[in-house]
Amino acid sequence: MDASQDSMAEDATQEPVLNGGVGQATGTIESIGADRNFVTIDHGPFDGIDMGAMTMGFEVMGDTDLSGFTEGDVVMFEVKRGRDGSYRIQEICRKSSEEENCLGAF
Ligand SMILES: [Cu+2]
Repeated sequence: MDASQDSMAEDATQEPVLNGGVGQATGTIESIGADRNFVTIDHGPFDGIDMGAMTMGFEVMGDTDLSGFTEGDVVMFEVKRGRDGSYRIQEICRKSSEEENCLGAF
């Protein structure tokens, strides 16, 4: 193993990262991991990043609290792309109506 290869691996991602890798979407919580650091969301298309509608799991960032959420909640959430290429939730809130933007301005 060559040490210089390890340091190059950190910024090996060549694809362009839209909007600093930050995006917002609306979705419905399908399940929450037992240790509450993982949530599966059936989400619509994102604003800010190139991701369409799908059901997928997200890890959450350290200070994101899932304790107030449960299956079936309709939520808005903001993700940020990490250096490993995966998107983690940095903000999430429950929508009280279809129209409400509970995250605020984007
Ligand atoms: Cu997705």
